[in-house]
Amino acid sequence: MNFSDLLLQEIEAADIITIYRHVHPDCDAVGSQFGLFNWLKENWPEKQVYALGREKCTQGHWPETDEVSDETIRNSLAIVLDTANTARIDDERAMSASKVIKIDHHPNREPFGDVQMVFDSSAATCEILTELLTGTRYPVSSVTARYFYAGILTDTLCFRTSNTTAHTLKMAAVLAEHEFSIPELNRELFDRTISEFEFASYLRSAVRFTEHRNMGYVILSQDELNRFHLKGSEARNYIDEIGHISELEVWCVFTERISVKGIYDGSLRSKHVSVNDIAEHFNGGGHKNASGVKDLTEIDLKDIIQQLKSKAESTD
Ligand SMILES: [Mn+2]
Repeated sequence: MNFSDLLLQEIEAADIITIYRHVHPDCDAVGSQFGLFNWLKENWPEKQVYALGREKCTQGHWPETDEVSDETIRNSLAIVLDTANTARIDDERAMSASKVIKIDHHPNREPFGDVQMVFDSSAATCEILTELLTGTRYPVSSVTARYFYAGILTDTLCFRTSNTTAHTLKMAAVLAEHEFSIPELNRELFDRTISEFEFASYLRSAVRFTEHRNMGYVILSQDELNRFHLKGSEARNYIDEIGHISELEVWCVFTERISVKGIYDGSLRSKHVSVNDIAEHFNGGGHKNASGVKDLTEIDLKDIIQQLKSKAESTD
């Protein structure tokens, strides 16, 4: 039996279906969730279908989630989307459901659920769902297609990541055949407010480049963050603003704690050299080319900048 038939069989057997996503949801998490939710509601109006999750996705416009009782969840088929491990499910009750299906594209390091549809060569969970749902005889509407397209578009950083394949583009093309405006969706997802634009301009103007000009960094004080009404984490999310400079090997953004003067957190990025080994010495860690650090004193800050600078220069 193929995965589309298997999914259909499970859906048809369930009267109640609850759908989950991960904490700190991105557009692939909510896009896959509301796309599947909408497809189920349109094709099985008699079933009770619920989309769950407390945290909101800050990019794009998404429907509100549902409130359901513990008993409803226990009697439901749970479908967990875009979530690699149970600790990251945004509703710890998911695993109490009578049956659990995991659908995801992250490496399956923590298998969970009764049925798993994990394809780690897919660029997005929305890419997997497009394949699964269009493989059934039930129609995918333009509303569903728009949700899935948003997930694929954002998880691939607009089809730029290395995991963007011919299959990714084929699924996006299948979705794009539906009636929805791609330019409007792009504006919804990527347009900025004037204050966001002003902060991005400020961040760019505040970059300091090292002598070898292959590392750039920004240190933002409490005063600067307060001026733009931003939390440190929100400001550090703008790191991509300085991530497209051809000479740079390493780039970082450090932000002073709003609550504690003289203590800094930081985001580190690199093209080739590893930064996670350095991050581990500064209360942090992460991936080879993308890491975070926290609780740095001003002395630590000087120290880490020196270490990152030497790392960047080793590629000269
Ligand atoms: Mn994803």
